[in-house]
Amino acid sequence: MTPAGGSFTVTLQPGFVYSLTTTTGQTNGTATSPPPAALRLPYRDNFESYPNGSLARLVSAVQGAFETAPCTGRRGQCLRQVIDQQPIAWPIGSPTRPLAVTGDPTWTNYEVGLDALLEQPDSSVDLIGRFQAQQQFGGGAQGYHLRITDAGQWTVFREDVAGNDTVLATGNRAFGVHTRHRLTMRLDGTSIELSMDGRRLTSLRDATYNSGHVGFMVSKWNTAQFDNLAVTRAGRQGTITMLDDQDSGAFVYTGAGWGHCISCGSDLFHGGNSFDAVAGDSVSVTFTGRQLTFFGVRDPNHGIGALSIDGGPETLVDFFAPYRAGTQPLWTSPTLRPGTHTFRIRVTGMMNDGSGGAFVVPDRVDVLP
Ligand SMILES: [Ca+2]
Ligand SMILES: [Ca+2]
Repeated sequence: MTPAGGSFTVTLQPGFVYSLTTTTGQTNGTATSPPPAALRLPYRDNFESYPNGSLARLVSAVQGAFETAPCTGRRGQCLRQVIDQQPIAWPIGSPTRPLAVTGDPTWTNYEVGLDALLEQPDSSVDLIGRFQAQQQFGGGAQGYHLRITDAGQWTVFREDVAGNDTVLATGNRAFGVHTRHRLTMRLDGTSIELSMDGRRLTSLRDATYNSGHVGFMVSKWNTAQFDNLAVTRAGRQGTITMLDDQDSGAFVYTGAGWGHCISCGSDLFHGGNSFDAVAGDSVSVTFTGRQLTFFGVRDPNHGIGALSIDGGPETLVDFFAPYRAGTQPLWTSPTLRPGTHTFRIRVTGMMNDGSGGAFVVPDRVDVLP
């Protein structure tokens, strides 16, 4: 524009931000991001490199607030959950306990160790392995939990994103308050070993979750201290490839009955899912790897799908549940010969007697190397 008589006029539209400048040559930046890569193991943080009252690099609070603070009873800094009262809910609140997560969603076999100290009676702390998803309003933190109370009652359970817990082991080991204990979870394939202060609590097997972040959690609304986080390799290494149902290069949908939703809930992988109730429609995923885990959505209106590999025998999988939950591992293939394979889901139109619909609803698949 050219000023006339020392002034100019410009019409501004609502809903936009304008910059007026006397310079020229402005353009968008040309920076390119590096390709995504998994966070390397080992990963350690002793929280000594931050000023007091800081956030820890790569540790994200999902609920509560985790800040560096002087450790009680020892030198140095700890990471402390500091919120000691129920926050004001916005917009409708979340039932989630104070929770922090770190690591990489593609981590598979690892051992995580963490010093934990409870500051109040009637409190508890969780160490979480293969953390996969958090339902903001449902409260579930999907993964394997070791929970121990100050009274010394420990429980190992797996939790789904809807907050359903399956107890895998329980026991008692003195814990107390203002006493530091080292909690360790070793995940290697289907093997899960839990230890406290270097002594084994239990070993068990579970094949539900193959990969995920590390997390730690505190009962509401208690303060607690953490230190010397260490995640090291355990067992076979390899990177899981996660494919989303919206990835049109991976998921090939056949039939007119398919619908897709791209922003349908925080419990869904990448926020969306696909759905179909028309018998005979199908979706296939061609992949290179030795095993595949299929994740679907459970719901009161979901039906039965027929899953197969390379045109082999079908396995019927029921997507029904009396609750709704995304990112649910519903089926894992047998171990396959190395090479390229095709996974297929056929919509059967069938449902169990308690279901209100026949929808088959894919969310994601994981390809194991
Ligand atoms: Ca420290
Ligand atoms: Ca999805």
